[in-house]
Amino acid sequence: MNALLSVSDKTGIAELARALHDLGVRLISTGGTAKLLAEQGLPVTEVAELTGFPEMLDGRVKTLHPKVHGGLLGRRDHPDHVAALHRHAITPIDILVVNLYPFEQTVAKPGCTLEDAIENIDIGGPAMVRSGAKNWQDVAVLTDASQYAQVIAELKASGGVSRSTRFMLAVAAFNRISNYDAAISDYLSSLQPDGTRSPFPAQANGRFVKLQDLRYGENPHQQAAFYRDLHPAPGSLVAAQQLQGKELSYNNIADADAAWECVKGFDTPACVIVKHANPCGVAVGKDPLEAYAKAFQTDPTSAFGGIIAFNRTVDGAAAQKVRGQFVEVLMAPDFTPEALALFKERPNVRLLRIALPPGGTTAWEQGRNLMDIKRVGSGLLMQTADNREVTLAELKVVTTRQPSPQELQDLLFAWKVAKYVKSNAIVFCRDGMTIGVGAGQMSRVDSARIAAIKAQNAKLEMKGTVVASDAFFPFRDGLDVVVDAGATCVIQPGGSMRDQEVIDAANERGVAMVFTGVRHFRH
Ligand code: 93A
Repeated sequence: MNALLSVSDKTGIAELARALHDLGVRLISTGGTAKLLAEQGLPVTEVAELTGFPEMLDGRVKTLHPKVHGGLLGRRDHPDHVAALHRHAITPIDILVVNLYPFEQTVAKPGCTLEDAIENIDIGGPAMVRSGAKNWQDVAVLTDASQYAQVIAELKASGGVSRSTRFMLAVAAFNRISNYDAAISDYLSSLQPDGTRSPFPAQANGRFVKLQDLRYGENPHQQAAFYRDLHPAPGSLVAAQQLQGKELSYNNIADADAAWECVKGFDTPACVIVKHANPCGVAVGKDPLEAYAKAFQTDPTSAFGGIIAFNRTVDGAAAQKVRGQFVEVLMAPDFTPEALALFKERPNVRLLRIALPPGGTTAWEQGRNLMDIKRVGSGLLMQTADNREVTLAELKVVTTRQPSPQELQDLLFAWKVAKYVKSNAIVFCRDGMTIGVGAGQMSRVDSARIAAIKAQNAKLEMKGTVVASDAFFPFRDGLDVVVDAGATCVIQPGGSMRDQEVIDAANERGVAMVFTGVRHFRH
């Protein structure tokens, strides 16, 4: 048997080559790889020796030769092919080990020039991978170090690589080439005339890897599966580890994402309870127990069967309390052994362990470059994620009455929550907890009424609450509803034609109001 090895990422290649050599496989290799193998004391034939051509043009032409491609593409069960290989003295290649010039890593580096990028477009590697994978019946194509162990094990056990493994390797090989080409296409089509890169390339080649098939979609008659980005951002839901409980459903995953995105935005211990993609209770507290107890109080009826997310390790005390309610999914950066033991007795609860993004929320918000994608008909809408945070210094007080320091804190808390509530969003808060949440209405005044009704249902005191509105009040009617309900402080973007009417109403009713200048529609 003959193996051709040509890799940029040399991880595990010496061990693989040694194992192949010990099994009696002849090693053929390109410049850098051949050098490494020779240094390991392994006998290796240079490709240049095989082709009778030196590597040339700065390595741009190394393996692009009929001696290589004939050896990969020739069918061993086809008499004409066998005769042709023989006539031209072409050695059949049975095992191909290739990984490509690091194009993706190169263009991810800040300051990468077009020239750097172009030099890292691998031509000969993908050509060999395609040749070998097309001829998968006869050739095993390894494109990733994670595949080495299995192939060696099979060779040792049976002297060959099984048909099913060769097919699986060929599929992985074509996936790799497809992702590689997509990365090149994305990079080149994102370049603008001035040399900068647009986040929106001329062609969007979004690449996703399937994580799991789901039992069904949003409804039982819909089929569904869960995918992750090819290069996921750290701290995102796709990295969650399920510790116990039934399989996650489509709606579980969607709601867990909403809860996680919201809770990880808080620096202090926080708890978010989500139902149908909206937070129905959010609170901060001295510890997870207090945060949960407050969040649950907002809307105990809706919290039934909810998705609960924490941004701190769940301890025994918090677990004991959460166990008292029907919960679908519970997610946190970690759980103490005591908490885990308590949930063992509730085997249906899906527990997810999920790491917070490294560097804290602020670094994360600034550093991430996530795209928000929405499917429309046969197209899609893409936008950068809504990761705009408003600081205290940006708030503009527009009323005669000034908010107190405590009110300012609650205003910022309410504003953080409103960002995660579907529009039109109205969120009443006090003392770091939601008091009433109005979500997803077509009119702002109805959202305000619903938020007030919810607070009354939960028998929560509305007097002295602050309220956030995700977009401006178009008329004074919405403001009147929240003030009638008991709010004394309002946070909203401002920017309406009738801002003055709304400011006058606030002054007339003696409440304080601040403008953020930022809107948080969420649909
Ligand atoms: O410049 S290339 O596109 N031209 C080629 O003919 C060729 N053949 C293999 N790059 C080529 N390769 C790539 O070289 C392989 O895909 C691999 O990434 C790399 C290994 O080179 P070396 O063994 O010299 O380190």
